[in-house]
Amino acid sequence: MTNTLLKNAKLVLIFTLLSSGSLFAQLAVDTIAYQDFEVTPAAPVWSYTGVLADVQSGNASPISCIPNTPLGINSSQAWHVAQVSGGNPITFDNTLINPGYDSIRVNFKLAGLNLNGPTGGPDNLDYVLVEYSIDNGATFVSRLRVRGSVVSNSFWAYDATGVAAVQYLPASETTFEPTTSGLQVAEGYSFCEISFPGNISQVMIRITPRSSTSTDSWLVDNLVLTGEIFCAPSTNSITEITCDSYTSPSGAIYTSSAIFDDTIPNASGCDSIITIDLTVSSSSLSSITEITCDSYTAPSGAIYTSSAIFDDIISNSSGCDSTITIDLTVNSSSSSSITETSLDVYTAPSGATYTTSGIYEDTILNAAGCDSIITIDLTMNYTGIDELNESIYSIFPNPVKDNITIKGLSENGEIQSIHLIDLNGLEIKEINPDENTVDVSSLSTGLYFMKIVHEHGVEKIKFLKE
Ligand SMILES: [Ca+2]
Ligand SMILES: [Ca+2]
Repeated sequence: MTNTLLKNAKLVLIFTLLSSGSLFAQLAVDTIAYQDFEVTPAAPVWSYTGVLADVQSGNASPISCIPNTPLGINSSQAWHVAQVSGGNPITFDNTLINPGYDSIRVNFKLAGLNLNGPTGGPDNLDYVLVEYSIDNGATFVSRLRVRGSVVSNSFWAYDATGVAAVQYLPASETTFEPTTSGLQVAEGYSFCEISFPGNISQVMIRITPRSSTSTDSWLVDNLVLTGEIFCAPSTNSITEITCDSYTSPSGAIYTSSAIFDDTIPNASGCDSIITIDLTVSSSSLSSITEITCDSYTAPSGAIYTSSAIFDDIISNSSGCDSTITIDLTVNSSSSSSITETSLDVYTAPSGATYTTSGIYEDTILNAAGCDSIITIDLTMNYTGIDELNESIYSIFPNPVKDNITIKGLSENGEIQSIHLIDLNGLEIKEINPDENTVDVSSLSTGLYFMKIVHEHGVEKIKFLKE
């Protein structure tokens, strides 16, 4: 886990500034160099000169009373120093630092303990000295010294709470030394750190652990050189109106209205905090059944000409989808043609009446309830008896056997012609307008018309030949 994280070229995390305690700042952290004392060190490796006294894992010794020491949790090993009265200095190579960092840090984990038994530990003559050089080794500043206990056998806060952290200046030693002693009751390590300004161009580190006896052990591990870029988070606000569900820039999903902060990395890798005023409206569903003729226009404007079940989508009052499931039946209109002959008045299927020949369209409902359009080719015949406008002409006798007399010929203006016609409108003979008596004895029995054409129009008078 640790190695995986450190292999990342750049980490973005919330980091507690150790020097100021309560101040939180967002950092982009680059791992510039790293030494974990494993058989295959994690990259980027911080190489060193000097010879390690030995390496130990927390469980390496069968008589270890401190199982699972964090420095050596199975398969992880640390630099171990015990009974090296002159100290075991190791110098970590001069490392060039690219410009652009706000700060540089060197830190490592340190445990003080007795790998040989449940008692014992570093005393005040035992120490770990940390020196640095920022001039490629020309001069070293002795800056940080962690000692064992002044009252012997310290287990100074090697329980992950002990922190020995200093700035690189002043160029003099700061010593951390516990004033109490006692058995180590909790496993753990302390944390040693020197902070530099971001503008140093190189750094070397020399660490010298010193131990007087085999029961006074130091374990050093996870030395890391990091470059940090302080970030100022950016903030902005947006208003979002959506339907049903909203996925925020960070990927969070909201299904109800809310005002919330969403955080994503900005272009510089720092937090971009977006305050989102979110309104989530709801889509809606409904079903209707429609029966129509020939063509159906759905609420959305789509046109259907055959029966189907389909979803039509329009906007509801919230501006979200209103999905209407429509069970549509489309029936068909029909058309037909008929030829009709009628006398005086024709009543169409719809009830409309016609009195003159022509081609008419009549509309009734078919069995499906749709229009049945009937084209009527209508031929009209007439009896000649206009009951509403009684003729000024008359004939008698009627019925007639031999001679028929036309009355009124001399009293109504000029007579242009008189025709004897049959029921089909065919002329049988033309009558001399000067004669008002016509011999019809030769006609077959039946209905006939006397058609009188005068200067005001045409009159037809029906008579029956016996
Ligand atoms: Ca290690
Ligand atoms: Ca001791």
